[in-house]
Amino acid sequence: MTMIHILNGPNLNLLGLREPHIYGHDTLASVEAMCQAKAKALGVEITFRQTNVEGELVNHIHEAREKAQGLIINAGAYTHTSIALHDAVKGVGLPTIEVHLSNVHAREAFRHHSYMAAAAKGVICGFGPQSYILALEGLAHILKQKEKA
Ligand code: CA2
Repeated sequence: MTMIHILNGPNLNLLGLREPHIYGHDTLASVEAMCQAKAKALGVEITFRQTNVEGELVNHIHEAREKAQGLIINAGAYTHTSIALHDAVKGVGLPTIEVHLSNVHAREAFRHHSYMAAAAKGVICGFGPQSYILALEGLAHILKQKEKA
């Protein structure tokens, strides 16, 4: 079955516990549950991970090269700082969707630039947990088209 790895970066473990006015009340565990339900409906498998460590995200991206057909990444603040994550996504060559809960373009200027975006197939932001669901739909569609080709 098609496998999609969903990776979450720094501080996303705090989701639902602090700053609900920005990130909402859902916890990361409930976002994972929503993704599992959507994956089942789409007929794909997912693994869902979070780490606060940049190098671990690089390792997870590398691991996906062997184990998955596509990636969904919310790199948190590393989105705006990490050339290493850009290089890793480019390096593995898997179709990758960048996601954000908040609309980063409506926030501070330092969140407007993403190093991930240039390596990603697409970017979805501003829909809260629904950003992940939209990314799953989009990526599953891309992977189905690829299978047919
Ligand atoms: O909107 C997003 O998904 C972000 O990736 C979230 C990151 C932020 O640095 C990006 O600019 C946009 C921050 C994740 C921190 O999440 C927290 C959740 C609750 C309380 C504190 C932090």
